Amino acid sequence: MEARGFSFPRQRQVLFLFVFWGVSLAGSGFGRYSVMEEAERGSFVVNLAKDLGLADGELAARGTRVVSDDNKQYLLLDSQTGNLLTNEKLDREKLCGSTEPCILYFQILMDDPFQIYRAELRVRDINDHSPVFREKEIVLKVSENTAEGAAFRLERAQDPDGGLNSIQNYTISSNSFFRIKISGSDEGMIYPELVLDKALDREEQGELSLTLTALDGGSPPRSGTSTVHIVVLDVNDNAPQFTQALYETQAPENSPVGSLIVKVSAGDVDLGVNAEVSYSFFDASEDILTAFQINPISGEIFLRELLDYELVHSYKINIMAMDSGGLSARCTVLVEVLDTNDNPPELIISSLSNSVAENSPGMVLAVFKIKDRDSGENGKMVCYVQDNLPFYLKPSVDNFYILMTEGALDRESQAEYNITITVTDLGTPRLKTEYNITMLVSDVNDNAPAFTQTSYT
Ligand SMILES: *[C@@H]1O[C@H](CO)[C@@H](O)[C@H](O)[C@H]1NC(C)=O
Ligand SMILES: *[C@@H]1O[C@H](CO)[C@@H](O)[C@H](O)[C@H]1NC(C)=O
Ligand SMILES: *[C@@H]1O[C@H](CO)[C@@H](O)[C@H](O)[C@H]1NC(C)=O
Ligand SMILES: [Ca+2]
Ligand SMILES: [Ca+2]
Repeated sequence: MEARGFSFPRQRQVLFLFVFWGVSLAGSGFGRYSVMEEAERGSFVVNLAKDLGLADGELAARGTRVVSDDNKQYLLLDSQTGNLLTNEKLDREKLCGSTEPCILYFQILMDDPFQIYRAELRVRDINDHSPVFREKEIVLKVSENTAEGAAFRLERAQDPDGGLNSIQNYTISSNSFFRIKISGSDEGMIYPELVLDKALDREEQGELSLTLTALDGGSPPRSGTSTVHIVVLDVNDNAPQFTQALYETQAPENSPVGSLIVKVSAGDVDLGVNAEVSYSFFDASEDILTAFQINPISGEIFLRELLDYELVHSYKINIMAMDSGGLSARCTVLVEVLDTNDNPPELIISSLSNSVAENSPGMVLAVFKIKDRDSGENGKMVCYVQDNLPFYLKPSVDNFYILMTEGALDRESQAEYNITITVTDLGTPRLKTEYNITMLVSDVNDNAPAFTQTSYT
């Protein structure tokens, strides 16, 4: 370093000399001027002659001129009056950006004898900018199970003014969920954070829009706003819910395989996959699994096999609905099987004789029982024999009947009877069963031999 310094020419020594002068003058309070930014061209800064203690005309006589550090002519010297004026409108933000205070350095040069003074012009800030957010709308996605106290950093607004004229505060429109918290950054900037004060519930309120305002410290303060659009993200915090806890339905036992029995339905107030519900049987017996099937997506329950009222009168089916997150609900389906007249009456013979002796009224010829597996009208029966025959049916207990002769038979007039016992139920359509008995009339010696002729000649 040292060796290099020595290798540089005299120029630098001269510069040091200037600086020395400048500092000595500055120490005496000379050479510190200021002007408001955006002041019109020709605005008065200072009367240099007076400040330097020179007589009228001396400035002009000594060819006094003002040279700016960066060779830009911000200032103009009126040699006649000694007034130092602005040569253009100065924009603090353009000249200094975020550097505050904004100071432009310049020199005052004079000849005869040559003199140089160092001076500075401070461009004072005015609050000519409002805070501006880069985005007019900020979208913030917050999960509904976010804990209270969680903070969300928001992008800050920009205000090119300096000092107090720059951003000093942020506010948020009044709401019951969020408050604003102002934090400072390493660079002395402040930035807004939204802090969750009250837990969100997407099912109650899925989104909210707040107005974020940035305020600067000018008087009056300027402000800028942006909309914070908060989208509450769904969490699977709701189980599915059946529209009914109990579904009751009826199915005739002759319903074809594949018939729709009932459709169950469960809603889920969550969103997306959290609301995708699938249905299944729950705690189902083998009976249920063979008789029914369920569409896991639609909740429709179909018949898989013919129902038989005579075997099972009703089914109690438990259904579970589960969302993709594993939350579930259950309901019950009661299927009442309706009887149809699908069974003809049956006739069960207990005893039967195929022949009957003539001349024996009130003889028991057959004992039988009738039954019908259907119920209601479908199972009620009537039982009869032809009414043009000398036989009748005598009802007994428990659907037993006795076939009896009505009067004395006479083999000689009819030796054989075809008896048809008919049993019909009262269902729709009527079903009947017939039972045929061929009854032979057996001979009894009831006739004395008779001559074909009473006298023979
Ligand atoms: C910011 O604004 C709020 C609301 O008007 C106010 O309560 C708070 O004191 C302000 N903060 C500062 C640092 O000015
Ligand atoms: C009884 O039925 C048989 C055969 O069906 C028939 O041959 C006979 O003639 C019938 N008897 C009477 C009395 O109708
Ligand atoms: C019983 O007899 C009647 C009359 O002869 C006949 O129509 C019917 O088919 C017979 N039934 C049976 C089951 O044999
Ligand atoms: Ca401002
Ligand atoms: Ca400004």
